[in-house]
Amino acid sequence: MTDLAAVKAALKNQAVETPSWAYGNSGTRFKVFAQQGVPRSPWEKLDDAAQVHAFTGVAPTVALHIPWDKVEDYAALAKHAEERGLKLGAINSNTFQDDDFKLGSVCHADAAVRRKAVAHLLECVDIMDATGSRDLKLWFADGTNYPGQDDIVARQERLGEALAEVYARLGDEQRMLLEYKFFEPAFYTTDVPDWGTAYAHCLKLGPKARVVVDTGHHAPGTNIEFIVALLLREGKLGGFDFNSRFYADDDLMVGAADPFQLFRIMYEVSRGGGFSADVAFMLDQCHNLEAKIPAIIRSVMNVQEATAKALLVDREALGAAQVAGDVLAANAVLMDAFNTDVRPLLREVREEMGLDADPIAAYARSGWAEKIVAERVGGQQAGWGA
Ligand code: PSV
Ligand code: MN
Ligand code: MN
Repeated sequence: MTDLAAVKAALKNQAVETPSWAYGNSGTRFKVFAQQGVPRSPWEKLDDAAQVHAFTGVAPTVALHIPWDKVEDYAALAKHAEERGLKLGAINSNTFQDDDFKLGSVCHADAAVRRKAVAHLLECVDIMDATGSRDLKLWFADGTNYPGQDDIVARQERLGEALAEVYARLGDEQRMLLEYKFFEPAFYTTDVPDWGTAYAHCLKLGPKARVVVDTGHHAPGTNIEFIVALLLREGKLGGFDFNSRFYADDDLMVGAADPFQLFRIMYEVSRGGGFSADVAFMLDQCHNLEAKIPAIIRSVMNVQEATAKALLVDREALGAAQVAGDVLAANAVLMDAFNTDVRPLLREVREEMGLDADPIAAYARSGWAEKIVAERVGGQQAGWGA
């Protein structure tokens, strides 16, 4: 039997971090379709993020991306967030949009380029000091396109050295989250292609270094929940970048392509004690076609639905079936939870939190969408097309 009050309490306590770049214009490498009313600055991105939090109640932090969200005064930006009921979340570094990084950043063969990359990462930690952010999120575009282009092992050594220098700069309460991605933009070798490589580096660095699982960064058919279960067991799961993929790094709304996979991931999180402050639940998405704020609200709701289903798994019945070797019964317990319509439960949870039961409809009625179209002209690109 599941304890419904405990499930509701967990759902009320959930926190999903939204990314600043999801609020800005974005596109593919073919075209950025600009939308009306998008934010013109990091300040306005926070204004939009506050709407997502106001209507869902579970999106209290916003990830920044440097330099896309570069401002003069980060403490003032943090204050702007606080005045809107938000806090600034992970600081994402960018070592991929500078000509100097053509052949890599922290893995580059030239020490001067590596220095420039490390200087940027250290600057990100300075920003964390000002914003009060806990996590530095690192994704490296480093890799090679052709066999022989560079020495695979030497690149790992350079990577390890750079990470160690940045790790040593972290404060007591700060962490480093290392993201992996199996390909793109490099196609022959990627310097952090998989969880194993990220894990090996994090293990060497120490307890403040953890792996972040971006759900879109795996080959088709990869069992992501196994990776999650393993990293949790080893105390090395730092967080998620949630999104959906059909083919590559699509960055579509989480839970849109494969809600069953998201449920399986969330079940392992729940089973492994991952609904704790140690694991950051972040979105890493872009909304190229659809309206951004409602898409982000929808994404948060998708995470909530998968979480609710995961929490509803009858763990006792599941354990009994597993011990008895009853394959069908065990599978049925899991499927029962997945097939439960949790939307009425979530509506109830929202009402108990003093929110509208239907966040998307409430947002549509709020007039915010019309207000930003009227007031904002010349919105920002997220950074990808910049
Ligand atoms: C590039 O693949 C990427 O999507 C990574 O997942 C990062 O988290 C994100 O961009 C922001 O830099
Ligand atoms: Mn990511
Ligand atoms: Mn990505």
